Amino acid sequence: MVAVAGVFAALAHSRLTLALGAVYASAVITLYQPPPAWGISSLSPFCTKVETYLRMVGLPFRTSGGDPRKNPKGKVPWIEEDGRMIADSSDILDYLKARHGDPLDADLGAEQRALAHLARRLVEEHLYWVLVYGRWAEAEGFALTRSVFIPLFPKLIGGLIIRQIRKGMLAQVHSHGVGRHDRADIYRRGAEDLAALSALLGDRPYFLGEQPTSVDASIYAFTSAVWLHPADNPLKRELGKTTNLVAYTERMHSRYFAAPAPGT
Ligand SMILES: N[C@@H](CCC(=O)N[C@@H](CS)C(=O)NCC(=O)O)C(=O)O
Repeated sequence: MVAVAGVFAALAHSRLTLALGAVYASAVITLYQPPPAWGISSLSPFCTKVETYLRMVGLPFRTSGGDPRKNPKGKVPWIEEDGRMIADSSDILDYLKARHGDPLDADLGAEQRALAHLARRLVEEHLYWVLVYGRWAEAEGFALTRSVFIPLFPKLIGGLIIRQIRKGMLAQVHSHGVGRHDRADIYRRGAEDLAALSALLGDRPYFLGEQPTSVDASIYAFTSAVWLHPADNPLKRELGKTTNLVAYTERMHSRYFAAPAPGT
């Protein structure tokens, strides 16, 4: 079986982003990730999380494709700065905070940090797998995924590679456990996650209050992956019912992704 991660080897693309209007002679951080699709900054929500964070704090960066088998975690995203490689979206954010300061979360109290932790785990360790199911198992979702991946591979073998990747992704969904339920149950579980997020968000503009914090990078990454994705599935319909989560997703999107960043 072709290793699932191997797909990203073919994802050669790059762009230079000078975030929030700052002018820098050169970008020092490189974010390695699969390409954008459907108005979402990357096919991978974990990569969108890192890019959103970089935009939120105004750090300059460039993006590039690359082979994740060459980084220690074997997954996307990873970043490089000054010759140092850091993989895993949460480790990347921890590194960026330690290296460049923590303007978003510095004033948070213990309870807010705990709430942020729970919400992050919810979207990254559970909702993610419902999303993977929609994109790789379902016919409509897979057709869309395929249409983004197919141009990245040589014509003759592209279809075969994508079928192998699909097999690998479905095996991961099954191993996680979500994939062992039937379709209705999988989407019901995803809807429960969205309902919990919606209840916690309430009428606040950002997850923890009036100002955005780093947990918004995670939550936005996953709600936008559902909301901006063109497939019509029960998860997206459920998100559509939670008026506050839709408004939140659009608020984050227009604040940080409204215009293509200079150089992209
Ligand atoms: N815990 C990791 C998860 C990253 C992750 O699952 N990335 C997926 C893409 S969304 C990946 O690289 N999958 C390829 C594979 O599992 O081989 C993080 O936060 O960065």
